[in-house]
Amino acid sequence: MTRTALIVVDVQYDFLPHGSLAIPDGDRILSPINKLLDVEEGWDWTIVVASQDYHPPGHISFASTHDAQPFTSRIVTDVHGRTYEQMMWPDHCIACHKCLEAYSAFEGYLLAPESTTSSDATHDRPVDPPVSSRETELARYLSLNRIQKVVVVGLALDYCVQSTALSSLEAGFPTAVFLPGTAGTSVEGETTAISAVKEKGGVVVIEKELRKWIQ
Ligand code: VGL
Ligand code: ZN
Repeated sequence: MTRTALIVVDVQYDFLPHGSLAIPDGDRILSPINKLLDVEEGWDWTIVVASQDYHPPGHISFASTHDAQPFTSRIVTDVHGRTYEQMMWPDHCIACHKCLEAYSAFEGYLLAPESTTSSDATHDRPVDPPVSSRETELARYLSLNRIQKVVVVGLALDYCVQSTALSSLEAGFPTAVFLPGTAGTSVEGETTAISAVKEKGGVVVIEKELRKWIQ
């Protein structure tokens, strides 16, 4: 049997209808994801990982921090002193470093099920030097579990899901994005994300194709 990991990316209230950064129709992914998690539907994942996006108030990615309009972009300087173009988001998922933005679940740190302490992408961690996806905690965890294939679902397809799928490919895992289990901020965003994943060797599949792909 192929050892597979299902990564559920950022299925959080703020990205669902009525949330502060709601993905249009974001809730259409919930039932397909719930099915993926149901053994009676015939799915049998070696491991399931769920990622959570969270930021402190005043985060570098928030429009409110820069007196900017949400959904415009600004040139900002991150904690490494690097300058880049950052989308100005409405305040969302407020919980942690003001000056580091990360989209990929491979850039975060693991909170093991048995652990009672919380950890995040930057908290108490050296921020330099930047690590490649292959060296991050999630990549190590997947390798440790001898994972052979990775399936990604969640929100938003054109940000965290795309980013997670690309990190997974970069880390060397054959990677599929399950289309019914993801939604993007716009139709154009979805189209671009699908192309980006395919271009790097990932597959974008519906249910029948997924069942075959994970065999
Ligand atoms: C996300 C924008 C900002 C995501 C997170 O989970 O896709 N998008 N923060
Ligand atoms: Zn965010």
